Amino acid sequence: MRSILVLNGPNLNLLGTRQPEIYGTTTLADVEDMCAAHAEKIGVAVTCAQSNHEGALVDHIHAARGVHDAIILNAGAYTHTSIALMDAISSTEATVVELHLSNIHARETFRHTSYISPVSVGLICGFGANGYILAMDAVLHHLES
Ligand code: CA2
Repeated sequence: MRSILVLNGPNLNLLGTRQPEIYGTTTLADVEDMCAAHAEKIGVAVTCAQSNHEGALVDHIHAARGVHDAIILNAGAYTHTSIALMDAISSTEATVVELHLSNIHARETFRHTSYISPVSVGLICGFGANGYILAMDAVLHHLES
């Protein structure tokens, strides 16, 4: 059975509690429940993790080695700053999909730069919490093809 790690970065633990006009009203616990339900439906294993700390996210990516086939990564603001995350992704065997709830390209210019995109198989953004489901389907299709 394929295994997917859904990894969320800084401030995403606040999901559903503030700025609903940008990030929606779905909480991180709701997102994780949605991923678990969808994983059962499509026949994959899913593990969810979140950290506000850059190094901890790097550790999660390293620990995926030999455990997870794919990582769905919403690196939050580290997307726009983190060479450390880019290097960790470059060194992993797992297939990485970059994910954002909001359409980062329709927002401030500083959000248009991503250190994650060049080392990811693809990017899903702008579809809110449903993006996690789209990413699971997309990465499974990618792994199987
Ligand atoms: O759209 C996304 O998913 C982002 O990765 C979210 C990040 C932002 O820095 C990226 O540019 C785009 C911010 C996450 C903050 O999440 C919050 C959620 C609810 C309330 C407050 C913050």
